[in-house]
Amino acid sequence: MIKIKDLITKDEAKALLEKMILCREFENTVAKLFKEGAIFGWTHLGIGHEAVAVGAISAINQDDFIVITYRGHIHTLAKGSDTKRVLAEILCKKTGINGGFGGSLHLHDMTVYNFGSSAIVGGGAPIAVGIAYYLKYFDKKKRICINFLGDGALATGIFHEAMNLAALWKLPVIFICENNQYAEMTPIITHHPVTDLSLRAVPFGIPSETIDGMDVVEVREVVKKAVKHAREDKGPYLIIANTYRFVGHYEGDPQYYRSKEEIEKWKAKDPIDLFVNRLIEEGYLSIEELNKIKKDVQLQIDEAINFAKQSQAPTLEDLLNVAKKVYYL
Ligand SMILES: Cc1ncc(C[n+]2csc(CCOP(=O)(O)OP(=O)(O)O)c2C)c(N)n1
Ligand SMILES: [Mg+2]
Repeated sequence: MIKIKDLITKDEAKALLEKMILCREFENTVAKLFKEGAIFGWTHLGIGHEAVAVGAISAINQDDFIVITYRGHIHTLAKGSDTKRVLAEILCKKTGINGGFGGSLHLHDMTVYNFGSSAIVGGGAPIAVGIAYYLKYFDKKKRICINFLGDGALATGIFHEAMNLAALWKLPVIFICENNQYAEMTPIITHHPVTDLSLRAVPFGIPSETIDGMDVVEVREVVKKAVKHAREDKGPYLIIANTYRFVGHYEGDPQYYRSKEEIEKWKAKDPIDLFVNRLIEEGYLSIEELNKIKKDVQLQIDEAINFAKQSQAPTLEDLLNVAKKVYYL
């Protein structure tokens, strides 16, 4: 196995670890708040997916774009949105990144070039292609767009249409499939006739790779390669990151469709534990440094909880103001 030390600096490694721990603790907090009844509607957590979101986003620039899914809290944090305001949005508060009108499933933040999420499976792919078209033909600053999507989304027609145009016009878009082995309650073998999802790229002449989505450094390295390809005007890339969600499809999911043994088997590959162990083994992280990171994250989370809970809900007048802006009233 390649040493982490040979690929990234100690500071970079610590920053990746801190982001992953922040994502995990943030999602644990959302789960707790959901149980307390503080969250309206559905919420889908990314616990287990941290290495994909954090590793991939660490490989792009601040002004590159991302298009995410309803399981997008952790991508939103990884791209640099303010933790307090993301939590406030999930609680539908006026101080949230979208004024409290989006909630958990609809996070976007143009200040960090996060074009956002929706509940439509595969719906992000054509949006990402549209952004990439703009970046290639109008923006011309060699920026790129990443579209995160699930294994279920790879079976949709819209994804194939998006890949077709992206390949035809050689657009700077990278599709990163978080293959968590399930689409809602349906295991991959019952929704894909061919489970090697990287083959989906072949008819379009798009390069593709399957990677260990539990290894943050591997994700970062492969995404860097895809980014270079896209910036050099060579067109799109498909990355299949094998991962697993340790929690239900949505909070409250009774999870009748999978065994405890299966979950335990994947937990042995927990992306944060694996990264911590490797960093300690390589002498890149001490227990004191780990504890300091955990303490700093906890402070951030406590601050976010207080901020979100104390914030007000938007009013009807706020809603009318948004409508006026959107519909030019
Ligand atoms: C177009 C569309 N079809 C069906 C659904 C219902 N649905 C919601 S989540 C989901 C599963 C998607 O699975 P995947 O793409 O693997 O993402 P994951 O939830 O595993 O991250 C489905 C089918 C939907 N929201 N949109
Ligand atoms: Mg899935």
